[in-house]
Amino acid sequence: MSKFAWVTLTTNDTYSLGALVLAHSLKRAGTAHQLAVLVTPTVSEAMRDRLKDVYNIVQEVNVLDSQDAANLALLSRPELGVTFTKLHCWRLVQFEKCVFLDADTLVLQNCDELFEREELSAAPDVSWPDCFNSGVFVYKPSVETFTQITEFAIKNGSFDGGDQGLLNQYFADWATADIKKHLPFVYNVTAYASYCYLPAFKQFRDKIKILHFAGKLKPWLLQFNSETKQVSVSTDYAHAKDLIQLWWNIFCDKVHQSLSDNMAGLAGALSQLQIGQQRSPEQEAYENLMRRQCWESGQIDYSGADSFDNIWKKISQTLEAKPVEKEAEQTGSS
Ligand SMILES: [Mn+2]
Repeated sequence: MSKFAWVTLTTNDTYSLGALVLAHSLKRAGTAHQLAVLVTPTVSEAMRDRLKDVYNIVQEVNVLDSQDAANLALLSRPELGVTFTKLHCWRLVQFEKCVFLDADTLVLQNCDELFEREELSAAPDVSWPDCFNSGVFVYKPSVETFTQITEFAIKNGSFDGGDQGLLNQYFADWATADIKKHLPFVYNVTAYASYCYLPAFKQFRDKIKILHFAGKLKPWLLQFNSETKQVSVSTDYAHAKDLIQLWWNIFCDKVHQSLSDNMAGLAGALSQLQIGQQRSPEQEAYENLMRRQCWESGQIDYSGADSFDNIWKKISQTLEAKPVEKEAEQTGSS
């Protein structure tokens, strides 16, 4: 077994769609290394079972229950919650070296050479290139490092409120100390057009190794035609349409059949999708509702009282009661 692992993090069932597609993209690229995913308690059991199909390790991280410095820190700095969750990747000490990948990344080509790099290697952030982007980074698991970063965070906070600000403060000499720790940009290309140097994107398109859907608009929130299996993208993503389509192709081939209606959020909604057929009005209304919820609530999936059956029943009743008013198909935000 490889001593190296790719590591990601998911905090709900909808975001886990990204983690599932990411895992399949790594396998498709023929990685020789292991796959690990950190999950928070808000990821359903049904989803964890499906993550176990593709990840060697599915590790629950529950910062609020932990008896360590991270927990103490959260008492005084609750805003660091999600940031601290990501730091748990340093505790996977069964591995010698790891590459962290956000669940909103997609691996296009084999990147196993990244494990030859040292901690902390990362690519520049497009908005401030003297900072690295924390969506892709090479690191060495160590409980000591975990504790040190945690203590550093308690003292200094994070200048952007998230893990990227914190890690850039902690690994503060990244910009100047060692060029080998600067990953080429092709290992973390931001897909969003506003942050994209379009002629370069065109020129180096075939060299891109990892695409990162940074920002609010994730591939799973885009409108997807179940009959033609084509995704619709707004002008902000037009240059990367074929790559977003690849995300959906992997979803259709490898992920869709593993989803079930006891999953929350968009994962539960998409489990009912019939690929190759047109959506029923109920299905369309259900998916739109879940997308809108994801959009409005960020990381929260509603389940429980808002379970699949209840919402489905309500939608069916509503559609029966009055003629279908088609919702405006605003890409992504609907
Ligand atoms: Mn990201």
